[in-house]
Amino acid sequence: MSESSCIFCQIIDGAIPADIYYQDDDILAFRDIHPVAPTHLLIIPKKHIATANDFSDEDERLIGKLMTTASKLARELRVDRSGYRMVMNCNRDAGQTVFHVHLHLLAGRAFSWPPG
Ligand code: DGP
Repeated sequence: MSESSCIFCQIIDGAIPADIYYQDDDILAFRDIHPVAPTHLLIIPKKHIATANDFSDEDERLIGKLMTTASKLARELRVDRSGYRMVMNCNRDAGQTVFHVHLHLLAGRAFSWPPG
């Protein structure tokens, strides 16, 4: 299931260190190496899925769990009331740079809209 050339699969496997905040059988959440907000977690499925284009029906529960996990972590980090942003970039125009699906959980400052 894991792809040897994928940096996030290597983090899942423990081959590359990361500041891990939460994990269970399906999901890993760790701090972004280049945070753009005081709270910046990446929430990823342990299953390698390259982009949102690759979601299949069998991934419905797993992808839903990314969102519910982000929501739980936001509560735990006490940013739920002030607010937070969940972002998933897909391919070039969205600026995706790591091709293993990840949900950014961003909080701790005000964000502008529309995004740049
Ligand atoms: P995106 O642009 O949505 O593909 O964001 C990828 C994010 O992944 C980016 O904010 C930086 C982060 N990142 C890339 N390599 C590593 C790494 O080795 N460790 C950690 N913790 N984050 C990484």
